[in-house]
Amino acid sequence: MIHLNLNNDLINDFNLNGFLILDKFIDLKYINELKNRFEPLFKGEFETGINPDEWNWKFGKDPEDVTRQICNGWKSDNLIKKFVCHEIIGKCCSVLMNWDGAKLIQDNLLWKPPGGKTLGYHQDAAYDDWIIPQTMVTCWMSLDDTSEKTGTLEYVKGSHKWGLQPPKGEFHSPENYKEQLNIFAKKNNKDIEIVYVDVPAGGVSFHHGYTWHGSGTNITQDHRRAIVSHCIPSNAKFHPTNEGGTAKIYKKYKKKNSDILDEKFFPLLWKK
Ligand SMILES: O=C(O)CCC(=O)C(=O)O
Repeated sequence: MIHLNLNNDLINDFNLNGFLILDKFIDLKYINELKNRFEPLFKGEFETGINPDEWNWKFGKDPEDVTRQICNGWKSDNLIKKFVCHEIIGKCCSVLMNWDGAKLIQDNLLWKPPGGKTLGYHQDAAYDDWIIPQTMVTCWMSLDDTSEKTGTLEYVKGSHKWGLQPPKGEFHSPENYKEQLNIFAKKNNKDIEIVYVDVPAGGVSFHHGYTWHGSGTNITQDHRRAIVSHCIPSNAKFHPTNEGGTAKIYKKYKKKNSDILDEKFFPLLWKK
C-alpha cells in the first residue's frame, strides 16, 4: 500500500531543509480508489455514519473556486483511515523527528479544483498550543501529479529553524497568500527560498511542524487532491490551559481530570 525506507541521507535532508519530497510512496493501484472517495465525502456520504471533525466545503452550497477541506475523514471513511493511519507513516514521522512513536492529531483531505484559490502560508505546529510538547510533523500524500501551476504545496527552505509564531492572517483563500510569511521574514531579516512540491500521483512530502508552507491558485484545468496525516509524539499530552489554534475543535476530546490523548480520537500509528 505504502512503501518507504528512510536512510541517513533522507533524514539529513529533512533536518537540513525542514521537508523531504519523494516521488514514490502510495502504491499506484490505490490512487483512483482514493480519489473516488472525495466526491461522496464532500457530499456528506459518510460510510461509517460518523461526520468528520471539520467539513468546510459542501457540494452545491459553497463557491467552486476554493480549496475544499475535510479534517478527520478517517472517522468517516475506512479506506481513508487505512492510508492516513498507516503504521509506515507513524514510523517515518517518528524517525524523522527522533520520537519514540507517533499519534495522528488530525488528517486532511484537500481538493483544489481548476481555479481553486490559495491557502495562506503558516506553520502547522502553531495551531496545536493545546498539546505538550507543541510540535508536529506532516505527511502530505498527493493523489495527482503536481507542479507550481496546479497550486501545489510549497515550502520555505530551512524555515523550521526560525522558531514558532502564533497563527496569524487568513488560512483559506487569502488575496496574498505569502503576506504573513513576508511580514515575518522582513521583521526577522530572513531570506526566503521557496521549493514547490513537484511530484507524480502517489508521491509524498514530509514537513516539520515549524516549516513555513502554503499553496497558490490552481491555474490549470486539472484537479489537485491530497490526503494528509498530521502527527504528534506518541507521549504528547493535553495542555492544561492553552486554548489556541484548533483547540476549539479538538479539546472537546479531553477527559475530565486526565491529560491523555485517547487513542480512540488520536490513533496511535506506530511505537518503538
Ligand atoms: O495542500 C496544500 O495546499 C496545503 C497543505 C498543508 O498546508 C499541509 O498539509 O499542512
